[in-house]
Amino acid sequence: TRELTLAAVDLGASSGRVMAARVGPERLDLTEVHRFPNRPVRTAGTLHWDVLGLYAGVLDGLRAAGRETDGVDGIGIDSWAVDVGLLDADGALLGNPVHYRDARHATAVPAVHAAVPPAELYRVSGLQHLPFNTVFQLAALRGTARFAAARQALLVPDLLAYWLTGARVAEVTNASTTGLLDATTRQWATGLLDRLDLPRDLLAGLVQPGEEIGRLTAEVRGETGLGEVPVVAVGSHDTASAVVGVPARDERFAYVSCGTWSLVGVELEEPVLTEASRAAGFTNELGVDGTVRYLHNVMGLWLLQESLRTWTAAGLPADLADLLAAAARVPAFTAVVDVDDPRFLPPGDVPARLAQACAETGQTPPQSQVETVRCIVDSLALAYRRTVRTAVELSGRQVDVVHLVGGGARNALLCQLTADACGRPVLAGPVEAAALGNALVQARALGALGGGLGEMRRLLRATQALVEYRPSGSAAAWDAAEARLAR
Ligand code: ADP
Ligand code: LRH
Repeated sequence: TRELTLAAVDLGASSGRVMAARVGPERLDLTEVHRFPNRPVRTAGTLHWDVLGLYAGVLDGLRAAGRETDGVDGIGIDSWAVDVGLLDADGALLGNPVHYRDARHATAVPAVHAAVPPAELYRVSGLQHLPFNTVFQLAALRGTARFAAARQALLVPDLLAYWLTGARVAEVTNASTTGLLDATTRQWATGLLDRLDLPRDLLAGLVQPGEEIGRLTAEVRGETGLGEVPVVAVGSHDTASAVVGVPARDERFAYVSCGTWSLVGVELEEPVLTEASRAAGFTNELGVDGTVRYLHNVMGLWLLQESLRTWTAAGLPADLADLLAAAARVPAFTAVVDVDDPRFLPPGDVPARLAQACAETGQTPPQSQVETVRCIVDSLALAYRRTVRTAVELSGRQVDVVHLVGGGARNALLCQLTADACGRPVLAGPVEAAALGNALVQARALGALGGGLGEMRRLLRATQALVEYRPSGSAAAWDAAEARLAR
């Protein structure tokens, strides 16, 4: 084994970054070489991703990685899930991928459920019902000129890998977020595709994390100054890479992958496809090395991001660090909301929606920006509490510690409240868990590491700074807060 330099491209809903990782059996250093904002764009009533802008950011990042290191040995890409780019018969992109927060996807839910009832969809795909799962997006596109011209649908990381290498694949962890992958056989659910009248060859052939997708094309070599570097499939779903990047000691852990979304759950060997699991909104996404990410999507830091955006647009001060510091000093539980309420999904005035939700549950709405921030953080911790408890109940997996990774690990108030709410220690960090998980899977594929997830996590514990938050306060206060939310 030898040390390698890997470029990890990690595209989150709020920003994209390219990190250069130096990895060997006893080494894991991560350097950010490029970061760029990810700003959705609305045109003619549809919310899109600016995918060419993101690709330009990836090329800039790869060029920077080449410049700032002694040479790049591999490239891996992960991004948010579910969204696809459609390619025509010539392989050209048919319009910008539609954003999962676009309202149109949900219009196809009744038609899909009429063709395949929700309970059956769950038994096959094991996926939490979210109105933007790819299956609904594709169904909503049926009948459009674009869909008629489409020959292939590539998930976002697969689309970027296609532009880098010319190879079209479907990496399996992200494929598991489409609603069209069979959670038991781990193959495309051709039966579902047939019944939903979706062409079987719309989806590309599956690859596993660790497989080489292809080498940089001459065009990309010219753009970036890199050589014939392999693009390696990683957990291309950002949450799959983030779970690899959880520095757990053994299997008795829960995780909160805490960015725009908070993905809260446990790691299992087999899916849980029961009706109780469906009713609780738990998903069985696939992880690296054949694991199952048994989790629930909690609305996440989106609530803070979108509140800040609303305040900025109104000319109000909106510095996150200042607001969080002030929120730590106001009383807890003045008002709490169910953050999973679908009203919070679309972009818009989140503070007004929070106030409305408080009023509907007989609580006095937050009276200031600081109280609004406190309401969000209390409510998130409350949701993590419920979700960890339900994950334990439904999976039977015991949990001694909650690992909180992603940008939220920088939010000390949220980390402490999560420890208090869950009645368990929280180990916060790494912030860049997804990029680390991405780099670790590449490193193993290219021979710099041996072993399984346990070995990767040992290396994470040995090299990454973590902060521990001990649980404090009483469970009764959290029980009382929870009781206020009629569910
Ligand atoms: P994504 O990958 O979904 O784009 P990230 O994991 O990058 O999200 O997390 C972004 C979030 O992290 C921000 O919305 C913010 O709430 C939080 N965050 C980032 N930096 C800080 C900070 N210094 N203090 C508190 N929270 C922070
Ligand atoms: C987080 C994430 C999450 C998905 C959502 C669409 O970035 O990938 O796991 O559910 O985006």
